[in-house]
Amino acid sequence: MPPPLPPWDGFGSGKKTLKSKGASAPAASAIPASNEPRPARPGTARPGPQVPPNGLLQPGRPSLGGGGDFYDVAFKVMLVGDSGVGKTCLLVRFKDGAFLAGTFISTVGIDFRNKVLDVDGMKVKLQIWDTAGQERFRSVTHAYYRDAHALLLLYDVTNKASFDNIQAWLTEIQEYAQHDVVLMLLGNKVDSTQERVVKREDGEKLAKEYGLPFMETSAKTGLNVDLAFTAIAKELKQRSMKAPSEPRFQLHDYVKREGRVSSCCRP
Ligand SMILES: Nc1nc2c(ncn2[C@@H]2O[C@H](COP(=O)(O)OP(=O)(O)O)[C@@H](O)[C@H]2O)c(=O)[nH]1
Ligand SMILES: [Mg+2]
Repeated sequence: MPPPLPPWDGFGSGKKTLKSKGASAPAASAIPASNEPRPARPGTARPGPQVPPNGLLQPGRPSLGGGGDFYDVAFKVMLVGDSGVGKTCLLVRFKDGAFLAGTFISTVGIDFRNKVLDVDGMKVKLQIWDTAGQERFRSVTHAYYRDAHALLLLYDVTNKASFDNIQAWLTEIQEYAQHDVVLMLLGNKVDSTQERVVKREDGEKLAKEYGLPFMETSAKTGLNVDLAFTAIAKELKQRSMKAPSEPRFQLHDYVKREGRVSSCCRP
C-alpha cells in the first residue's frame, strides 16, 4: 500500500501556486503549457476540428466548432478510474442522454466528446476525454493529466477493488496533474443496489479525507450525471473570470446541496 496522501489542496483554497513542471499561469484561465508532442494513443483519432493542431483549447476565444458550437470559454475534463467503472457510459450519458449496456463499450472506448453548457449566461465548452482503454494498465499518458483542467475520478460501488484503487489514482493525479486541477470523486452504478459493496458513507469518508467533492452517480439512470459536469463547468468558469462579479462559487456546497441520493436500499 502506498503511504497515505495529504488532503487535496488543489481547489477551494484559492491558492494559485503551480508545480514547476506545470503551467505558469492560473490553470483555470490558461491552458497548461505543453510543447511536447502529444503521444499517439492506440486506436484513437486525432482531436477534431475544434482543437488547434497542438491539441489545446483556447479559452476565451469564441469559435465555430465542427458541431457549430459557439462558446466563450473552453476546458478539458478527463475521466479517470479503473477499467469497467463506467467512464465511457458516463460520458455517453452526459453527451447523448443514452445508456450503453453490455460489455462491448469497455473495449471500444471513445476519445473525447464536446459539450457546450450554458452556465449563468456564459457558454462553457467542456472537452471531455475518456481514457480509452489505457486505464486497464493504469498507463494513462501522463501528458493528458497535465493538460486537464478538471478530473472526474470514478469508482464502481459494486466493485471494491475499484474503490481501493482510488488512492493509487490520487497518487498519479498528484504527481502529474496541475496543482489546482478541479477534482471530483464519483461512485458510479448506484442503480445496482443488490450488487453494491461500497457504502455511500465509505465514499463520503474517503472524499472528506482528501477534501474532494463527492457524489454517487448512475450512468444507467442518469442520476447526478449532468450535475457532476455542471458543477465542474461552474467552478471552471468562475476561476477563469479575472474579477468575478458574483460571489465565489462553492463547489463542495453546490454538490452537497444539489446531489440526489439513490432512492433505494442502502446496505
Ligand atoms: N448498472 C450499471 N452499469 C453500468 C453503469 N455504468 C456503466 N455500466 C456498465 O459497466 C460496464 C463498463 O462500463 P464502461 O463505461 O465501459 O466502463 P469504463 O471501462 O470505465 O469506460 C458496461 O457493461 C456498462 O454497461 C451504471 O451506472 N450502472
Ligand atoms: Mg471506457
